This record gives sequence, structure tokens and C-alpha cells, in this order.
Amino acid sequence: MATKQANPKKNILFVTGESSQAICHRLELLRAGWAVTRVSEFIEALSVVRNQRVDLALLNLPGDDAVATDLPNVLRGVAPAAYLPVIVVADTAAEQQRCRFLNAGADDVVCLATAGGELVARVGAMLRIKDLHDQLAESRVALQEALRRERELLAKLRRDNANLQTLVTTDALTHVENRRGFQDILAHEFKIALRYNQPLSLLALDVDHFKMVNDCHGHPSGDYVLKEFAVILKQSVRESDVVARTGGEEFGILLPKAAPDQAASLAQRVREAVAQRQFNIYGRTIRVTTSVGLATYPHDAEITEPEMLVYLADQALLMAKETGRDRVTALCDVPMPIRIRWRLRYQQRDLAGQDTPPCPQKLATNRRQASR
Ligand code: GH3
Ligand code: MG
Ligand code: MG
Repeated sequence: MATKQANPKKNILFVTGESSQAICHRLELLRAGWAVTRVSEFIEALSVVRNQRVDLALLNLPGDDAVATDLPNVLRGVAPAAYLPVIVVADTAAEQQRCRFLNAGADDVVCLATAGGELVARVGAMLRIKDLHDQLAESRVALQEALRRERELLAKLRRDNANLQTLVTTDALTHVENRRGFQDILAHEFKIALRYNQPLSLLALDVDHFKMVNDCHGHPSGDYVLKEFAVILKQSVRESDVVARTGGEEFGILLPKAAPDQAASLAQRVREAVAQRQFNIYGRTIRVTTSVGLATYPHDAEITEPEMLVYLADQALLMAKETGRDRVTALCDVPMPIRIRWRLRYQQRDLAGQDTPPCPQKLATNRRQASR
């Protein structure tokens, strides 16, 4: 006797004629709790599989028809479900015939003379496999969806990280690198220069008498001048050069692979571009000038580390201030006794644990020391 199945919702497509055996089998299937759609023509079966939910197909096919052996795969080809189990109900129990159906894609072969109970048991077993298959397919879809969400999240995290990194290393007023970003890039470029024995030049720039701009025209006008100043610097350099705002009205330009003469001519160009620029402030035109200090690794032989490059470019800048402003002072043009004094002072700072270059606020104090 057939056992009652737990899930009455399963739909079984039974492709068969009206033989008495087929009618018995159909009744057994209905008794087992499954819905059964019977069709007699294979063409109808294709339409049912395409348009209805079918959990399993039973094919009672003429065994000697060579075309019939391909029908399980043809049915599966039109079924929307990922897996459609197909059991062939063969007219005879010949081993050769059963093997032919199995080899051609049938999941199981039963004989038309098989008892109804066995048929139901075989259909039940196949439906269990179908359930597992469907669950696996669902898990795969869920897994793919989870993976997709994970990838999206990761991409967003990467974007947020990049934005954050840009925020942390960009000066809010002028949108060039800030001091922190500049120090990171300098450390990196210095390593490359050291490794490949390439020149690395640094320009330290300071707007001359900038306090007067603020005092005479107001702080917002000073901000405007700083922004435009940064634009002039950006427009004067190559894509691979790095412009940074290192302090209030102090800027740095890092020039990878630039020898002292190339860096000096760029410094002059920048200085002239600044001097020629007319800043329009509330209908009035003002001009500013800039002083520039230049140092180059390894041409300025005393330079052994990035902080020293910054320190010596700053000292050269201070000398440019002391000697009249609106000018470029290159370390290589500074008399040797002064350079030796600067180097000693840097080393003493190192020994005293002050391994960072002078901060911008201390420029005025340093300025007095620089020319001594
Ligand atoms: P020097 O030629 O010796 O460099 O003279 P200076 O006036 O440029 O230098 P000083 O250090 O005396 O003054 C710098 C001024 O820059 C003082 C400070 O208020 C101003 N400053 C610093 N940061 C900003 C800023 O973000 N916006 C504006 N508007 N002013 C700033
Ligand atoms: Mg200044
Ligand atoms: Mg300054």
C-alpha cells in the first residue's frame, strides 16, 4: 500500500495513455497526496512544464521509440525549475531498455507492471532529492546575494576610506596637500630618491608681509589670496610634483627627479607668477610677493633624511627673507660656513630630540637665527 506523503502540494505530471495500469498508478499517486496532471501527448507535456509548476514528471513512453529516450532532457530544457526529476514508466522490464533510458537522462525507470506502492515510494524518494536540490539552489542564490552585498559594502568602505584619507591629508582652504599629507609623500619620495639615487628638490615658500593683507583688507581677503596663491603654484608645476600648504601662509613644493638648476628655474617662475598676479579684492587690486628657499637631495651633500631636506629648505627661505624677500635662495648658493652652521644646528636639534622641522609659528624666531 502507498503511504501518505507529508507534502500534498507536489505537482506530478503524468504523461501516459489510458491503459488500466496507468489509471491505477494515477490513483495511487493521488492517494499519496500529490496533485497529478495527466496528459497523453508529449507536446501537451511540454506546455504544462513550461506554464505550470511541475515537481516531477512520469513518462510512460513507448520503449522502442528511439526519439522517446531524449524526452526527459527535452522536458528539462523547457522547465523553469533548476532541476526537474523525470521517471520513465517503461512498458517492459528489459534491462537493455532500462539502461537506455537511464543513460539518456532519466532519473529512474520503473516498469508499467510495478506495484503502485513501489511507484509511490520511488516518486517520494525522487521528490526528496528534488527538495534537497531546490534547497541547495536557494542557498546558492542567498549566498550569491550575500556575496554581492558584501562586495558592495567593501567597495563602499574602500571609497569611504579613500575619501577619508583625502580629507585627512587635504588642506580645507586651498585643497592642496596639508602638512600631514606632505610629510607622508615626502617620506615616500625620499625613499625612492635614496633607493634609485635620483634628485629630489624641495621649495619652501612663504608669502611676504602677508599679515598686512589681513590687516588692510580683512581675513576673508587673506583667505582668498591664499587660495589663489595655491592655484598659481598648482598651475606652475607638473602633475608629478606635489604642492602643499605647510602652515598659515607657508607652502612647499616637492619636485621628484628635479636637479637644483631645474628646481631653481621653477622657483623663479613661481616667484614671478606670484609677483605679476593681480588679486582682485572688492574691486581693488593688490599684489603680493613670495620668498622661496630651495634644497636638493643628494646635490646638497649634507642632506641625509627627509626632515633635514625640509629644515635646510626652510633655512634657505629664512635667508631669502633676511636678504630682502621676493627672491629665491638655493642652498647650493649659501656660503659653506653658514651651511655648516645650519647642519650643526640641525644635528643639535636631533640630539635634543626635536626631530621635526621648525613649525611655521616659530619662523620669526628662526629668522633671527638664520643669518647668524
Ligand atoms: P613675512 O614676510 O616675514 O613672512 O611676514 P608675514 O606677515 O607674512 O608673516 P607673519 O608670520 O608675521 O604673519 C603671517 C600671517 O598669516 C599671520 C596670520 O594671521 C596669517 N594667517 C595664517 N593663517 C591664515 C589663514 O588661514 N588665513 C588668513 N587670512 N591669514 C592667515
Ligand atoms: Mg609670510
Ligand atoms: Mg610665515
